Amino acid sequence: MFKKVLIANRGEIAVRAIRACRELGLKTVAVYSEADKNSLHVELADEAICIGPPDPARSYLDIPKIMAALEVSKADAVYPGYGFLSENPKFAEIVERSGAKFIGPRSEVLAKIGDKVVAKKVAKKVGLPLVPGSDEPLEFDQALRLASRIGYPVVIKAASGGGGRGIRIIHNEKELREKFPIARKEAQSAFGDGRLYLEKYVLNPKHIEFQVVADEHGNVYVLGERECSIQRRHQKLIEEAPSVAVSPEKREEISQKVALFCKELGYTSAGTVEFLMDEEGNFYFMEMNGRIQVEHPVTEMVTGIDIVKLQLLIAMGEEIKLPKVEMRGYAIEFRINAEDPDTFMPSPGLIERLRLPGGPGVRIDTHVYQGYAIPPYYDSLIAKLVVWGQTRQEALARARRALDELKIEGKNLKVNTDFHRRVLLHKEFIEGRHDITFVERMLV
Ligand code: MV4
Repeated sequence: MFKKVLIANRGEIAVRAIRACRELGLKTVAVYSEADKNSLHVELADEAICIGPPDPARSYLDIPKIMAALEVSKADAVYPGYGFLSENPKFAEIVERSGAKFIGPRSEVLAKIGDKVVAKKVAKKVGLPLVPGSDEPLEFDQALRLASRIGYPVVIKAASGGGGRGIRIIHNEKELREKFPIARKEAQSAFGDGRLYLEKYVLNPKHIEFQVVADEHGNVYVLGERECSIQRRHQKLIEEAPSVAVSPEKREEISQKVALFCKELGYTSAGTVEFLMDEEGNFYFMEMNGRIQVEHPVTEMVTGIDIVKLQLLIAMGEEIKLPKVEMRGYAIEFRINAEDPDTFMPSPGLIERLRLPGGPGVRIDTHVYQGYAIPPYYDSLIAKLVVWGQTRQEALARARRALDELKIEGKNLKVNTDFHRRVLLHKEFIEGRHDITFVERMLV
């Protein structure tokens, strides 16, 4: 049992975690860089400790600084959020050894799912569908033989990569000969691990991910899927739940296997199992993410379950008893970024005027307010607009209405609301036929 949680993150997710802690009667400690002293998470926490300069390597990614803040504040748990140190098994292990509770999966489990080859093996064992390809790391000559057997195009991926890092599309044998050694060197220098594996390249897939929560008593709950295909360069922009492309039978089949997968891993806390779905509706396991994700609110809106609160309760060792999980209606999240809606270039600045939407079926998660200066050092996410509707059509209409109410203005400041408006007018998106190539195709 713990009483005081150090929030090892910033921005909207730090605010989200503080809110959940407060509702459970837990004290909170914010950490912040010099660039974040005016952020809402600093104001909302019971205590706040400055951990260094704006550069994340010297603040939010600096393990000794976080551990010093933990010791000074006498907090007895750490909430990692997403990004930064959230999936770093070494950090989780250091927190565990300090005697504080890491609010996430055990460090050994983070290490297992961080190794994509290990994760694939476990997925195969429980009967999750895999893309044709290797489930072992490959030498160059093995890769050549495998590729000519399964046919081009193929992808080479780094065993320690993930989330789009260390992945390369290969169209023919000549390209494989050229790129394989380069990919190996890059993986070695980026991850300290040159192991590579190879898969058939799935054309025009949808990105579908299943949310799970698992307690320390062996209960695993699968909270349905999210469709996250509206992305650019691996940055998601719009996510929704449920996916119109997933039938109840397919959802049930994948959910069963996802639960087995989590049990086999000894997984605890919240997590996400990621798939590609091809044009025929076939699913292929990609990887597991051992953290809360930016897009968790769409699942919260359709299930009524507070996922962050469950992370805290699970970490306290409580047994989670949920009634049968049902998805009701449709929820869509729009990431409001301080960036140019056409070029996607970051465009931070002072928020001189802020008008947030409200009313039925509208949720805003943000750390910003009128008068707040968005620092240029971190990712450009400044708010998440999440809408709910009884039907997808109602959710889309509500999204258009909410985006019309939303005003974020300031000198030099640009936000991507017009990007979202354009998507909301697009026939392919309205009909739910979009795949991961949508944004790039929309831009031409
Ligand atoms: C793939 C793929 C096509 N075929 N694997 C990129 C992120 C990582 N989690 C998996 N990724 C992909 N793996 C095979 N065999 C295409 C992607 C991919 C992608 C996946 C999800 C969302 C956006 C993407 C953008 C480009 C490539």
